[in-house]
Amino acid sequence: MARELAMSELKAYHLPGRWGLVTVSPFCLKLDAFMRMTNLPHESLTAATPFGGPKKKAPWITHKGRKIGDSAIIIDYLKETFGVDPDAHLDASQRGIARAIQRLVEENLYWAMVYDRWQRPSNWPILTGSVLGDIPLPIRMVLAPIARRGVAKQLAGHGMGLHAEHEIEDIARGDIDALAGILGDQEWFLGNQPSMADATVYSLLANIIYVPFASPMNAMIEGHRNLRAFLDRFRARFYPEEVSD
Ligand SMILES: N[C@@H](CCC(=O)N[C@@H](CS)C(=O)NCC(=O)O)C(=O)O
Repeated sequence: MARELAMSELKAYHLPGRWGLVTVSPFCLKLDAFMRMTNLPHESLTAATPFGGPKKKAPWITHKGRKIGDSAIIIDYLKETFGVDPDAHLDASQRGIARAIQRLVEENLYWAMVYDRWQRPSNWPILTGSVLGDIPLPIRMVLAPIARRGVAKQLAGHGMGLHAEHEIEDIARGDIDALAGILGDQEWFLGNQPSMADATVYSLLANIIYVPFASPMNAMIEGHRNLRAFLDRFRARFYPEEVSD
């Protein structure tokens, strides 16, 4: 009873959803997938901007008067607090691979996606209508160019934004090939049950494959039948309502 009560106080804030995806932010989608994998009762709320988060990034949660930001820190907190863990079955070697996958996806490949969404001119109207699409129009018109300049700075600070377009494509291809290689002919990335490594890969690649943004990564992913099938498999398992939509 106390456990149920504690859980009902849990609120997760994520950026808006579009095109059948519950959110167009990979980090928010990963947290949502964690909630689904663990069946944690919570209230899921949409935020038009990440500014309400303690780190000015999405997602964030509130629980018992605490506000916590960063998907990985949130997930660690929820595992600890509620005694749930989608990775409980992994051994030390698999945990190491999971961490390496997370770093590849979130600290590198993510930035190629950010480049595609924010820097490619043809994607700008799609971005302002989706990622920024819940911000009231007059404010959005002022905020969008400021956000774009901010993201350009982040891309340069990371280093991805310093590369030529063809170099970014090569980097992305190397990462996607690596993911397909790790997956091989397995059903899930780390054996015969889903884990957070699957949620992490899904959350980014779903935000490339199931959305209308133009990206050279679409063809790269489509070129790996195992990876493409994995995305549909994860979606059918954890997001069946999207499949039947
Ligand atoms: N390490 C963070 C990254 C979160 C993140 O970068 N979120 C993006 C949305 S996908 C964001 O809020 N960006 C806003 C900004 O950087 O100004 C996490 O795992 O939650």
